Amino acid sequence: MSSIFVRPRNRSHQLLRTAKRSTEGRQPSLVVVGVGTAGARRTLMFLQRMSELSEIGRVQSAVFYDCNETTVNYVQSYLRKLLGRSKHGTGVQILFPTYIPLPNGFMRDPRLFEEYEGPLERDTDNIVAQIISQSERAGQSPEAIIEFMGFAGHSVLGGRLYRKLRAAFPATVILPILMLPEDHVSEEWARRYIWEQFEDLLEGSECLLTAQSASHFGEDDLRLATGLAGVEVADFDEDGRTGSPLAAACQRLSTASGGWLGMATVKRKMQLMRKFEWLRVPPWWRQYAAVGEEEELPTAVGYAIWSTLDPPAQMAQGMNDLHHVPQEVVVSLPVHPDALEPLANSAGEILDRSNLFGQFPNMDIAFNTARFVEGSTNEPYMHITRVYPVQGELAPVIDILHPNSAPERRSARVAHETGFGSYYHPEAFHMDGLIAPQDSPDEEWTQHVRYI
Ligand SMILES: Nc1nc2c(ncn2[C@@H]2O[C@H](COP(=O)(O)OP(=O)(O)OP(=O)(O)O)[C@@H](O)[C@H]2O)c(=O)[nH]1
Ligand SMILES: [Mg+2]
Repeated sequence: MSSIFVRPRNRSHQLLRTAKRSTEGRQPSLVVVGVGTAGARRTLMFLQRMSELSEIGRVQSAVFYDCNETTVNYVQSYLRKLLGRSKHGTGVQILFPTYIPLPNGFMRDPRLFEEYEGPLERDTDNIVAQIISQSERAGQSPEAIIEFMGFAGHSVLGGRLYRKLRAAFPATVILPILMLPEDHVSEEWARRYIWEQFEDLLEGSECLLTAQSASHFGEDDLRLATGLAGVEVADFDEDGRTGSPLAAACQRLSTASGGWLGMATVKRKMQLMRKFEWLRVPPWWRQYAAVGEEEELPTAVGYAIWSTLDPPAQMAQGMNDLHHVPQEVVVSLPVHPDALEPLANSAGEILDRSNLFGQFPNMDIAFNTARFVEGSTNEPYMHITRVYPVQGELAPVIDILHPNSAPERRSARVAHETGFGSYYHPEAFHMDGLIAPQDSPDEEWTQHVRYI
C-alpha cells in the first residue's frame, strides 16, 4: 500500500506539496463495533475493505452486537471466507453477543430489551472486558473506535455500549456513525424516544451522520466502508505521526464541528488500460490500471473531487458544510504505487488552477493505492471520499423529529453546538418549553459496569 498527500499552499507557505511515506507495519489500533443488523453489516463491509487494503491487521477487535441468530450465523460464515484467505486477519478478535433473548432481534422496538436488561448489560460488560484484554495483549489502547449504530431495536443498547467504551478508553477517539431511519416505525420511535436517549447517552460525542436509501442500502454501506477505510489508511499528517489517521482526522474536524460530521463519496470508473505486474509469491501476478502520459486521469480525479460537493454525493442529504473549515479528502485508486506521486502532483495543480484551495483553504487530499473488489467484473474504479464538519441545525434530522414544522420557522444557520448533549434538536420546535435533561446517574443499568 502506498500513500501520498497534497496540501494547499497557504497552510504550509510552500507550493503545493506532496509527501510520501510508508504506511506498512502499523500496530493494531482500531476497534470496530456494529450494533443491530445494519450495524453488523456495515462492520463487515468495513472489514472487507480493510482486508482489500491489506490493512486488516490494524483492527484489534470487531464486535457484531446484534442479538439475532441469523446475523450471527451470517457474519460467522462471511468472516470464515474473508479472514480464512487473508494472511493478515488472523489476529483480529471477533466478538458476538452470547446472550440472545429473542432469536430475531427486537423487532424495531427500542424498549423491548428492557425486559432482559440485566443479562444484556452483563453480556455487554463482558464484551467490553474482552476488548480491554485484547488491547492489553496488543500492547496499546485503541486509538480509534468506530461504532455503527441506528434507530431500531438495538439503538439504546448501542448508546449504552458507547458509554461503556467511553469509560473504558477515556483517551480514545470514538466515532459513532449514526444511520438515520427511513421507515415510519423507526422515525416515530426516533421522534418520541430514541433521539432524547441519545442526547444523554452520546453526550459530547462527534457523530458521523448518514441516511439510507430504502432501495439500495447495500451500496450505501459499501460507500461508507470504502470511505472510512480510505481515511484510516490515508496520511494527512505532515509530522509523520504514527497514530491512527482516522483518529487524527476526527480530532482535526471536531474543532470546527457542532457535534456532527458529514461524508460525501464519489465513485468513478477509470478509463484506463490494464497492466500486469509479476510477483514473487502467489498469486504470481497482479492487475493494475496504468496511467498514460496524458492529462486525462488527473483531470478526471479533479472533476471527481469537485463532485463530492454535489448533493447526490452526500451520505445524508441536506447537510451543509462550510468553506473555511477543515476537510479531509481521500482518493483511492488502483494505480501502480510509482504512478501515485506524479498523479497526485498533477491533480493537485489542476485543482489549484480551478481554485479549489482558494475556496477550501483547509482541505487536505490524500491519495492511496487500493484495489477494491467491485462486483464480478472487477473494473477499475477510483473512489473519492470527503469528510467534513457540520455546524448548526441538521435538516434531515428536523425532517424526522419535526415533520410538520414550517420551513420558514427554521433558523437559517445556528452557529453553536447542536450535537448530542445540547438538547437542541428535540427542543427547538417544542411549543411548550424546554425538555429538561434528565439527571439520572444512578440508573440501574450502569450498576453492572465494572472495570478492572
Ligand atoms: N444500511 C443497512 N440497512 C439495513 C440493513 N439491514 C437492515 N437494514 C435497515 O435498517 C433498519 C433497522 O433495522 P435493523 O438494523 O435490523 O435494526 P436492529 O438494531 O437490528 O434492531 P432489531 O432488528 O429491531 O433488533 C431497517 O430500516 C432495515 O431496513 C443493512 O444491511 N444495511
Ligand atoms: Mg435487526
